[in-house]
Amino acid sequence: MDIATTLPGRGAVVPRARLRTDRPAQSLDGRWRFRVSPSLRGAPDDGWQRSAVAEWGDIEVPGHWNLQGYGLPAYSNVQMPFPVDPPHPPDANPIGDYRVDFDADPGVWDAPRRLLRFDGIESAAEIWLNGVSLGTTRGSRLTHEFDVTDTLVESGNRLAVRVAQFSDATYLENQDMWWLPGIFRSVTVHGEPVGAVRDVFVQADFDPETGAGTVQIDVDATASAHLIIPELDIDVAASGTIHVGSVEPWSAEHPRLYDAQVRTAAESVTLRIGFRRVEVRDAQLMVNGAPIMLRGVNRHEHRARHGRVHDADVVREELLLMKRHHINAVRTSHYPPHPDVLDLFDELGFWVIDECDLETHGFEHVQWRGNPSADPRWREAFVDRMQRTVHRDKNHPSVIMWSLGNESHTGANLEAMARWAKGYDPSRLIHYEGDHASTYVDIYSRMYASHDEVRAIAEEQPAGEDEHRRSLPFILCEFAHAMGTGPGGMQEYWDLFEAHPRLAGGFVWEWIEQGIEVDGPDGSARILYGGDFGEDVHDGNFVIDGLVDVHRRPRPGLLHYAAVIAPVSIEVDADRSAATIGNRYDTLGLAGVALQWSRTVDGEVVAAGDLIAPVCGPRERVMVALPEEARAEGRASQADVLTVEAVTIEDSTWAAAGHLLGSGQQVELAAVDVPPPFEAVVTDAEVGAAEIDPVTGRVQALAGLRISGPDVGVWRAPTDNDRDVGDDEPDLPSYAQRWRAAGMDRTVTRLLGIQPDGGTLVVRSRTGVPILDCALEARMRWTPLSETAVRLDVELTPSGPWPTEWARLGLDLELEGNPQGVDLVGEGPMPSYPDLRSAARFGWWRLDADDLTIDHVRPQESGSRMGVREAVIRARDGAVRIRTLGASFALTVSRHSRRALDGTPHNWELPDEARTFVSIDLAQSGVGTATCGPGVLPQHRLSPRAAAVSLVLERL
Ligand code: IPT
Repeated sequence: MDIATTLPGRGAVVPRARLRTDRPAQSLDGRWRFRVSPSLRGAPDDGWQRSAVAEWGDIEVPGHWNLQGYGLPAYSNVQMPFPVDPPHPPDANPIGDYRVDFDADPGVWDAPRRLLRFDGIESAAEIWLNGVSLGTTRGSRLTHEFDVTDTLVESGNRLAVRVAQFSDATYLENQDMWWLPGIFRSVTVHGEPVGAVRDVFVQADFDPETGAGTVQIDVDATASAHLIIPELDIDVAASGTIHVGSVEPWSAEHPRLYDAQVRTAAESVTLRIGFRRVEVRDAQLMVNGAPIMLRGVNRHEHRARHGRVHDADVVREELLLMKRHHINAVRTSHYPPHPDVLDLFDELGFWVIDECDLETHGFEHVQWRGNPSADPRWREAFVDRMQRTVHRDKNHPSVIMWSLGNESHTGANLEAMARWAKGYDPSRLIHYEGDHASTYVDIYSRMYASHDEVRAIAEEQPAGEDEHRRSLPFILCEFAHAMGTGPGGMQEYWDLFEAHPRLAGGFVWEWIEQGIEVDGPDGSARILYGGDFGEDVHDGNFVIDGLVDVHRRPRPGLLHYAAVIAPVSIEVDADRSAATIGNRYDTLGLAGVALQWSRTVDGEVVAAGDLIAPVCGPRERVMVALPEEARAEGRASQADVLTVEAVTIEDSTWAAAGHLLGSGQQVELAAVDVPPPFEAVVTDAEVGAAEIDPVTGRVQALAGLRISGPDVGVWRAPTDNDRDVGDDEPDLPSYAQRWRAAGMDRTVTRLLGIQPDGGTLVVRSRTGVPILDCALEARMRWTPLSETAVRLDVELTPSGPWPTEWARLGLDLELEGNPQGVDLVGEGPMPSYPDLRSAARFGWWRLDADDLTIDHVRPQESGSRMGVREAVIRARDGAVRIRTLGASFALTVSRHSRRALDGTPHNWELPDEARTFVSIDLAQSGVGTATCGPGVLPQHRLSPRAAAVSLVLERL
């Protein structure tokens, strides 16, 4: 077995489309025999392909062997896990030997030609049937079929597969993901009849001018074949161009499919045809004559315990979840997914960039020396990968672009892939991000470009030397790196996309967190990331960067993204006389949308109704008058809120009727009633209900409930984004480092004075940072309000030159025991930060203990709620109500201290501190997306500033 070539696999039949057919097929999935050797040289050459394997272990096929107890997984991103020494893998290279015995099913056996199909083996394999070598595979996520007509026997077949974890192919498959070797997709034998339909290529065009459909069909059959589309009364010879008359076009918004068959006397292939035309016109991405906006995500295939092994139910649910969050596009980063996923994309409606299994990113660390993309010895391997990708998926209307791969720099081999794909399939666009000059692609694509750069690109004129690139539509194939608390800045990107016709949207990096779940010693599940398996080379938690967690539960980033890309925008006029409704669909009207309004006063819905849904074409806006009862009357004591929502009228494949498509609000905050003063004892140890420590000036109890603080804070437990250097300031250390260097995580407070003052107590303090002379002076005035409540007026004034921006400016309090929950009047229910806020709505929200913060795999700051007027914090020993008499605040209630969050690598290692940590922030920094892309945008940074707040603290 040669695993150091630069060539494609050998021995397979020519690649063809994945077809649904009635030819006999036999699955070989199931329990196989297995053993693993530590190196190819050391792997036994003992005639294992034929001899008994009694002492071997068992393994599930499809599956990865290092998730089944044979070795351990490893994670690295750009860096190669072994020396860059192409085309050689290292000597230490797990080799998996697979064996299965089977009898041929009668249908397969009776067929005159028989094929053995592998849908995915990572990374290189040699295959033997009954001792005869059939050939080798390259392209882990690509299909290989072998002709076994002469090697298959009726009973007692012995299939043997030797798989190398690493090979020459590894240099072409250095995607940012776990190294997960093995036969991880299905194995099938099928029988090909005389008169078979070997291959079909359907290009179904829609003419937006006339509404006519055309099928261009190319069939490789050993008998004459017919194309049958019952709904269109088509039953014709399956060849050439077939005019089918008027059709409904396919789009992601209305995925209209026509069932069709390609039939010979012996075989019937079932297709689902979608008519659509993809074009670039005036630097715009057009489908069916109209521009489209890609509201996308990058999707890796991943399951917590099974890696990249497909599960049909899980994937359907996953795509439905995307639909429910208004995602309309998927980039199959960075390889073709399981073939059945394409059927779902067609059926449910997604614009798809189908990406070839190619990434030579490891060469970046050697300044791209020896990059296979530019080395002619690898040409055939590159083109073979492209051919396998295109052939397999060519009949899927959802695929509107072929992507050559990811992060492989540039070179003639990529150009050759593009040339072949374009020649074979002119109906789709070629995408490749690494071709920055766009010489061999049809769309200008970048990743993580800043907002400013995207704006500049939007305004480029198609002229000059790079006129071709400048005449192409633009997408961000990756943006908004969804790692940890974040990603910030999505709304600002989307505002640009909508303002400039050249911009056709983008794909958030990435859909799912790729953690690996294992059982801890106590039997509870733990999510692990890079380095947790003892890897020498790894990239830590960079693999935990998704809009959904590894069990596909939405992170706040997904909820905000859904609002950013919502199909209906709603803006309510300040006087509530009307709302402006924006239809953000590309092709649909609002006929399927109902508009509802409701007016809530102090948490009670006082009036509600439906609005006449306006006639409003795609990408249009209309004004809708609001009824008299929607107006505010000025009798609220907290707030009077008008909410207008757009919801679906009917059930759809992806959501029940009533699903939210967009919302807008007008919030009228009530004038706060300032409580009258209350006669009570005021000393330096007591302010009515509040017990004060005269030594520190901090509160100790409120009406008997132990509560301590407030402490002034400007630091947060760094988020993943805070820990990274943003592209916008590459020469500065990360915020986390800057904050630490400035001592912001270790502030020291000195009491300046504690003085009763006319029925109140004034406490003045200075909170400084170690080493430096910058500080915050706090002036806190405590006033008794009742037997159970006090008023706290705080003025914060910074002094000295603070060397960096702050994370926040707030007051911290602590209660005993773990938090039980929070009821808040403010923005929710999901957490929000200044640049991650689009989905938050003003309301009366009840948060359970588990909803207060986000259980990030790598602990970090999370769970802030902005725009809070009032909150009841339920702790173990009782509840405290905090309300503002002036400006709103952001509230974070956590069961973990910032110190613990900062210093603990995994969520399952967090100590139980038995405390409730409360932060009342008067200002906060945004979160940005510095883990990849720009950091916090200037308008969302928090430069040192003075602030003041007046609060009422009440024990309930
Ligand atoms: C970019 C990769 O394309 C993607 O696979 C992933 O690694 C992502 O970054 C980070 O999570 S490449 C990066 C160097 C911009």
